[in-house]
Amino acid sequence: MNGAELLVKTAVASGVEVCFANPGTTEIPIVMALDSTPGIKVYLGLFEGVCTGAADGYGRMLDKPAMALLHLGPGLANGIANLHNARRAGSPVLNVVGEHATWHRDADPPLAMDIGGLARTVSGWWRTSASAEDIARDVSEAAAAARLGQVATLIVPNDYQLAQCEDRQAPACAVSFDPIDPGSIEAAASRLRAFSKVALILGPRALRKPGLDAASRIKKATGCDLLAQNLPGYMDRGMGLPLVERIPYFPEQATALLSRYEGVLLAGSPEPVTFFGYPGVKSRILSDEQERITLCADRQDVIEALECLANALGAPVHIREAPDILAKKLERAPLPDGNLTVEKACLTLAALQPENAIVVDEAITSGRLYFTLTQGLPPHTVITGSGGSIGQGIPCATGAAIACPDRPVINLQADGSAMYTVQALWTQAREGLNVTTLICSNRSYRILQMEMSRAGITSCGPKARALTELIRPAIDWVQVAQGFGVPGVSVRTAEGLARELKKALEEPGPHLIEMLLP
Ligand SMILES: Cc1ncc(C[n+]2csc(CCOP(=O)(O)OP(=O)(O)O)c2C)c(N)n1
Ligand SMILES: [Mg+2]
Repeated sequence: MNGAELLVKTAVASGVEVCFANPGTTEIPIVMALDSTPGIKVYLGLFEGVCTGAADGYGRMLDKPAMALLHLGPGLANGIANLHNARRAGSPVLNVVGEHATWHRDADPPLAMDIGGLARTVSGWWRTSASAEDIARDVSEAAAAARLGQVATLIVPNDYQLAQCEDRQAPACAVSFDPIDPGSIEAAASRLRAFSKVALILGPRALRKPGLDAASRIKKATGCDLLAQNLPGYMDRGMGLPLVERIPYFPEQATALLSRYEGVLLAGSPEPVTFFGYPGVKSRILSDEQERITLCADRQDVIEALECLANALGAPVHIREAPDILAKKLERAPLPDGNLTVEKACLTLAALQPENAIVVDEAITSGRLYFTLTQGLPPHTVITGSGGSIGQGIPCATGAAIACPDRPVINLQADGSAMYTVQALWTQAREGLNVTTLICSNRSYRILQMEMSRAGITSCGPKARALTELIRPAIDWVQVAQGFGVPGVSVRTAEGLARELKKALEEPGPHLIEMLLP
């Protein structure tokens, strides 16, 4: 056995089932080991941001790590933006990066760079293996670290991948969150009781069904409101789950919402801050007088903490019918007609979205209405941006479809953001994934145009226009899709969208629908 085989064997023993890879020469032993050591399915991503975004999407859905396999520092650098999103979403990712042979490093070959320096910026855990034998322990610890909801990066020199070593059994590495301290739960409970108006802000790991169930109980006991960050990352929602309001993007609206509360309870979520530093606007949305209560630390299990808090508050154990807390069944809105607008696009999706859908929302300015229109639909999952780094949608949808092959995936996708990692469509075609990509084709970086007008800029020069418009030429989405092996169609009306969306959801395999928007 060599180090690479030990790596794969230990990953399998640690519960890793899939690998999103874009390998190079330094990872060839691992590529060979994926064949000789069974247990891991492999998916080629044609850019590292596709691999890391897919690993993120997979991790968000299953709350267990996929492996991303990347080539040296440059490969990791290409994958970093989506690892940043994974970090912000609390996604588990086992990130394996090949390194030059240790004896070759001194020669400073062209591809050499500081891999550790890059890894540190996005990883909660990172290590460079120090021998072939150590790889067993390293992989096992990395996978356990990832399961705590973080990126774990293991850098593996090529000579250790090749070196013969004993067939070691890594000591099973139990996933262990730090214990919850009953004193801090009691303290949170007594503060909550003292307030008449309080918001419970749920982080991405708390927005899974068990976390939401516990949050509903807390709401029942205290009357608190349930909020999520503007980019919540992951959310189970729909009929029978509690209503959770997203904190608005723009600071004035966010401040108007949050100023209603005497205090906030942060459950696996950071304190809300504005996206950018706008002159004259405070970074922190809460005032100094509003109390911030932190429910648990990073290394504690937020769902367990919420359950403990619900118990401490004496909340009822089950909440079945509570119209003030749980989303009521929504009668589906009728299908709109006429020329498409962002509103009609969202209405059409809300009218046709199947039960159990996974909706990957990177619609930026086009998706605002979607969220409010769909809260009482049959249960579904929404994956959103998390770290604000665009180019996450198509890869995340790819990973989510691989994680949950029986669930329809709908990717509501802004056009500018789509172009960063558009080649993920090829992976969808190759794997026959059930993903419907709805391109919000407004042929612009509309959000930047909106930010400019917010900043009081009333007229744009030709350079500012050139840098925010996606025209001359317009992107031909039908041909782009077809070039990657995905059937593509363009629609201009709401009727056309409804027809094509129904068709795409019925037929197996990926589809792309360009929605021509004003
Ligand atoms: C990696 C990265 N590069 C650039 C940006 C800055 N940025 C934010 S939104 C955006 C363009 C959004 O355009 P589009 O995706 O078409 O959405 P729209 O605003 O048109 O709805 C850009 C360039 C970013 N957030 N992340
Ligand atoms: Mg756009």
